[in-house]
Amino acid sequence: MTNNNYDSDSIQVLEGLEAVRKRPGMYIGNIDKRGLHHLVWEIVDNSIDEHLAGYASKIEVVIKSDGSIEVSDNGRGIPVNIHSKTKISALETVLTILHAGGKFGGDNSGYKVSGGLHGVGASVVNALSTWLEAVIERDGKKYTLRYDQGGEVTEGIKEVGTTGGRGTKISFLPNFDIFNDDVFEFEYEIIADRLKKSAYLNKGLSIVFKDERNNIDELYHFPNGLIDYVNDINTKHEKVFNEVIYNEGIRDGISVEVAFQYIKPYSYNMHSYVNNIYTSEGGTHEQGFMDALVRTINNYIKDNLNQKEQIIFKRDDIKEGLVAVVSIKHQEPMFEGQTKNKLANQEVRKIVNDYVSEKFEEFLIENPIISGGIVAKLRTAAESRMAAQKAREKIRKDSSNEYSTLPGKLSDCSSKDKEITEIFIVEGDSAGGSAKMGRDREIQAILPLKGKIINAQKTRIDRLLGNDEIISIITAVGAGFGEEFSPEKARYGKIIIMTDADVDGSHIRTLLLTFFYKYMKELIEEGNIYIAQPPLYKIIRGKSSFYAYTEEEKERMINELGEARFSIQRYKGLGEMNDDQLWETTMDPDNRKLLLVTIDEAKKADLIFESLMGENVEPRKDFIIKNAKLANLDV
Ligand code: 0RA
Repeated sequence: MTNNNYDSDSIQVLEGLEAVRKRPGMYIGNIDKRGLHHLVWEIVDNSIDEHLAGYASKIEVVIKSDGSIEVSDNGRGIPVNIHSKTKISALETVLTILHAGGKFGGDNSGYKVSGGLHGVGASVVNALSTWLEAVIERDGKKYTLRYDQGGEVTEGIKEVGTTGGRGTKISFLPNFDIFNDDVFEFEYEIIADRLKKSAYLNKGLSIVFKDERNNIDELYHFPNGLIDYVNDINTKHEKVFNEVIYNEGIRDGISVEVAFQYIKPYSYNMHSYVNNIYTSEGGTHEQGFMDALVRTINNYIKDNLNQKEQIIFKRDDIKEGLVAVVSIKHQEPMFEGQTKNKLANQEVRKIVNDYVSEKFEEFLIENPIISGGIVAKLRTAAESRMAAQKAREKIRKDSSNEYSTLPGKLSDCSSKDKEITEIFIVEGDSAGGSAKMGRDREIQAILPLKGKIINAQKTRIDRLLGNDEIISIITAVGAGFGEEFSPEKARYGKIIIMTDADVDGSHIRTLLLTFFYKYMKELIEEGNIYIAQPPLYKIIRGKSSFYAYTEEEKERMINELGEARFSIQRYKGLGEMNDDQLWETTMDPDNRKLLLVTIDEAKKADLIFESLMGENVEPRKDFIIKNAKLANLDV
């Protein structure tokens, strides 16, 4: 059974795959490591669809020692017979025709959903692979199909024997030449995290993950789905009540599944998904869920508490200590936002609100002890909000004269034009001093930070406002904070975090990002927050010198210099550079490199503290070192 006639159809196929290779970014978002792993999601999601359709109970993902990856499931197996209309088999269609993934099932293809960039199809994976191989077991027979050179070369489907099993196995070796230079292998952590989340979101599904490079063999299987998800997030936290509140149902064709719990810490931890895809920027499903909690709890108080105990909770009160997972499935999701990760479908807000309100109201009435615990917990949140309000009013009163309230240690810039102005938030007084001397004083303001930055994740707002460094940042930016933050009032166009390239530096950077994420989120959403990139090394040969910003860059420069005599100076901190050097390497808008902070990255910083809260210092430091690169876009 072969099909390699060189007819007009196959020419079209080759042109399609060629287009993918020419502009891979159009199909997989980008060619960095996210793009590489996108290939894996593309294949795994097809197997998950087969699970959702009710046919596959197990998916296995194996990273092979040769760098390829293999994804198999025990579903029906992709059909291999030649389709009368298209003249080629479903299997070849999926692997060679753009946008064919999953769509060939026809009217009875089951409940198919897709989101964002996902679902561009297995053919894109084929196009971007050195080789790709499919093994299908169906109707007692075993078939193979192999493509080389990005789908250009194939001998067609081969029947290779009989079998008692059924399922689909797709293996491929990505063509690493297509990706950025620093992308040359699959990362265990990225794939493990995604597969584990998929297992939580698809209760009962077994996902085996093996990494043959490191002899890792794991099983992700969660019979209680989102309940297990919330329990696992909260294992280390003290709870307000032990039970996880859980509901699932379908309303107006939208499947809604929620699980949540209150913990004693003040943090808010929301994980939302649309069609099994993480929505880091939230959207209407999250809004609807929060609407429901606010409405239901306030109604419960009105109906069940006496006059003396009455209180009206604000949305922020309800968020305190809330850990929630919201997962919806929608036939036609629409996404918006910085990373196209925010659900935009307006109807979803009301549907989720109504569904969760109905179920949560029942729960509160049936569980008076838990309800009492929640109300008591939220009452302390509301009280501290009111204390913070008083503190805020005090700041506002003090600021009737604008200039008197700018922090004393701020060296402001002379321009007021936000198109060009920037503020450097600098770790330490000595670096602050060099920055102040080296800067372009027309457009660059310097705010040195001396004391410890307080952890915004762990500390309640009224105490946060007692911290001098936090107050300095808020007044220097000049746009308020939290609910009353007005990004248009910000006094600078760019806010640049400049810390040492060591553990303490990344710790401080993470703390700052956590603060900005929680209280000035719009600045991140609008792309106003950056991380300065000081060099790690200076390499000096004779009269010339070079700066290296990464270990790899240093190695490359040393190699290029060959046997020549040279010396290397390692910069441990910003303070080791004089003002000229700091300007030249890190601050000069014409030469420097800045990293733009995205919502995804800031949220990660926020979650780092969430997940490490209360743990001892060593693993925390390790974790910060590993995750020190908190931003991902060069500017
Ligand atoms: C549609 C129809 C049929 C199988 C599949 C899709 C299918 C696709 C994938 C992708 C990865 N694993 C898969 N497993 C199955 C067959 C319908 C039938 O047998 O009647």
